[in-house]
Amino acid sequence: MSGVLPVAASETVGQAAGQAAQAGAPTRRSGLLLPQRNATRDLIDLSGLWQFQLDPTDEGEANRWFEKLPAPRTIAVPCSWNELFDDAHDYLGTAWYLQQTWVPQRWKGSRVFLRVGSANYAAAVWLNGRRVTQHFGGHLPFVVDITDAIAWDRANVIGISVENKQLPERVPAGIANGGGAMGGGLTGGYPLTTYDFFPFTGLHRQVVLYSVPSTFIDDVKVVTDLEGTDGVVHVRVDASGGYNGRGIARLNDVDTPLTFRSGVAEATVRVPTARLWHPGDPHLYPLTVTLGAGANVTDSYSLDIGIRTVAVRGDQILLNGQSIMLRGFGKHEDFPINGRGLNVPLVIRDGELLKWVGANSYRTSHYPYSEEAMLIADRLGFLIIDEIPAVSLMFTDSQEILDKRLAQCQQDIEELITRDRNHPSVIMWSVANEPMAGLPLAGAAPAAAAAVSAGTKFFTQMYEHTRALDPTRPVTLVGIQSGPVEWLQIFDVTAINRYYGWYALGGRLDQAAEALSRELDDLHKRLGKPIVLTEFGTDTAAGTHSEPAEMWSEEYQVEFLKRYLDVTATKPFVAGLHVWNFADFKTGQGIIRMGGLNMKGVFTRDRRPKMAANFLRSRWVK
Ligand code: GCB
Repeated sequence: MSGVLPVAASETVGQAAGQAAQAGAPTRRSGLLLPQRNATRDLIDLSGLWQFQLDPTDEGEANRWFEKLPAPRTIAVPCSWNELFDDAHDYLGTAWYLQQTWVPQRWKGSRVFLRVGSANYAAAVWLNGRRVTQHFGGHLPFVVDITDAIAWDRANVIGISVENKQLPERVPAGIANGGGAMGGGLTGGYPLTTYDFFPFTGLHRQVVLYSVPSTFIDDVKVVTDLEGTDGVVHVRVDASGGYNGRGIARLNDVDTPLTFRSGVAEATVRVPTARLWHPGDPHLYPLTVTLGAGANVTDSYSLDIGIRTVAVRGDQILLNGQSIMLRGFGKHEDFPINGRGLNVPLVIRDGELLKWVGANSYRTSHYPYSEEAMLIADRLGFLIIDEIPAVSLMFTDSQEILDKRLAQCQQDIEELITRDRNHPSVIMWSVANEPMAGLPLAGAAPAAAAAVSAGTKFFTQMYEHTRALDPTRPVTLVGIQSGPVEWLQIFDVTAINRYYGWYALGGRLDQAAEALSRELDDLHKRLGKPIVLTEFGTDTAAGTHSEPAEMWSEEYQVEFLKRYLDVTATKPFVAGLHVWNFADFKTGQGIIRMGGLNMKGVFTRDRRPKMAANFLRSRWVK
C-alpha cells in the first residue's frame, strides 16, 4: 500500500538555476492548485486583449515599459506572438505585455495572487511599477502573492516581460555558437534550436488574479490505492499560516473529519466497491476539502479524483493490477495562428479524434500541456506520459552548463508534479526526450564515454528526485535511436523512439521491420522492463499517393505503421505504441521540413485524417 506523497519544495525563490538573482517576491512551488471560484474564493481571468511591444534592444526595463509602452500594439492573451505579426515571426527576444485591471473592493481582507499559466521561456512581472516575481521555464504555472502591492482606488497596471532566448544553459538548451559552420539548428533549420518544433513564444496560457481567505487551503494531495474491491483514498491538505483547527474531506457525499496541526491534515477514506478509473470507464469522484465545518467553513477547494493504481511488474505496466497496452501518440500543442497558445476548442477536438482513432494514451511531448488538456484526459480516459521540457539535452557540454540544466530540470519536475499529481490520467513521468552523448544519428560512432557517464549521473539524480516527489508512479526517459542503453537502465519503463524505415533504412520496410524486431528483443533481454515505443513515424504529405508505397506518400505511412504494429504484436513485453505524431506541426524552416512542417502527423495540422488515421482506427477500435 502506498503512502501519502511527501510535500514538494515550498516557498522557493522564483529564480531558476544559473540565472543571476534579481529582486522579486518568492514564487511558490507548493500550491499550484488550479484557481477556482466558490463561496470563499474568487478569480478574474485577464484573457483577452493586451498591449504589446517588442524590445529587441532590451531597453524596456530601464525605460519603465512595465508602466507604459511607448508604441504599443494589441495582442491576444493567451497566444504565441509568432504567427500573429510578420515582424515577430522568428523573434525570440524580449517583448512586453501590459494590462490594467481594477481589483474589486470585496476582495479586501483576502490574500490575492497573480498566476501566469505559462510564459515561454523567461518572464518577469511588475505590478504598479514594482517588480513582483520572475520565472524561468515555459509550460508551467507560477504564482505570486500580490496582496500588498494592490491599488484599491484605481486600475492596477500589470507588466510582464517575456523572452525565449536560446541560451545553452536553458532547458531545452539553445545553440551556443550560432549554429556552427552551417549556421543551422539541430535539424539544420532556422530559428536555431536543438529541437525541430517551432520555438513559439509568448504568454501561452491564462493570466489570472485570484483571491483566497487569509487562512486558506494551499495544497491538496490525493493518492489512491485498492484493497480488494474497495478504493482507499489518502488525502493530505496543506493550509496556510500553520492552521490548527478542523476541516472536512467530503468524498462522494461522505464526510471525513480533518484535524489540522501546524497547517497539515491527513485522512484515509475508504470507498466500498469503488468504481475504478480506467480508459474504458474514466469514472471520477467529487472531492471537496474545507477548513472549518458546517456554517463555519472558512475555505474550501473541490476537485474530481479517479481511484486507480499504476505499477510496473516485470515487463508489464499494470493499471488497477491488470496489464495495460498504451495505444496513442506523441503530440504537440500547436495550431495555426495560436501557435502554442491555449486553444480550448482544439483540446476538445483532439480528445474527440483520439477517441475516434481508438487511442487510450498520449505523451505530452515535449513539455507539460495545459491544465485543460489534463482535465480532458481525466474525463475521457487517456493515460498520460507527462513530460518536462528536457528535449535534446547534450552531454558533451561543460559540467558548468550541465549543472545549470540539472537545476532547471529539477525545478521543472517539482513544478510539474505539484501541478499534475492529482490527475488519475497521469500514469508516468518522463524526465527527458532524446538526450544525447554525441551527434544524433551518428549511429556507428561509439558515444563518448565521458558524456555517457555525465548523463548517467544526471539521470540517476533526476530519477531519484522524481521518485522522492512521487513514489506512486513509474518514471521514464525517452531514448534516441543509437543512444546509450546505460541511461535507459536507470528507469522503470524503457521508452524509445525508433525510425527504422525513415531516418534509417528509408524505403526498405522489410529490413526496417527486421531491425526493429532484433533491437526490441535485444533491449528486452538486457533490461527486462516493459518497452514503450514512444515515437515511430514517417513524414507524409497529405494527398501524395504512390504504388508501390514510396517515402512521403500516404501509402508508405500506412505500410510503415503496419510493420511496426505487426512486429510489436509478437512481443508481449511491448507495453505501448505511440505513433509520431498525432498531427502535423510547425517547425523551423529547413531542408528536411517542407513548408516549415513536420508532416509525421496521422492528421494534418488542421486535423483532417490521412489514410494512416483510418488504418489505425481499423486496428485500434474494437
Ligand atoms: C524525434 C524527436 C521529435 C522529432 C522527431 C522527428 O526523435 O523526439 O521531437 O519531431 O524525431 O520527426 O524527427
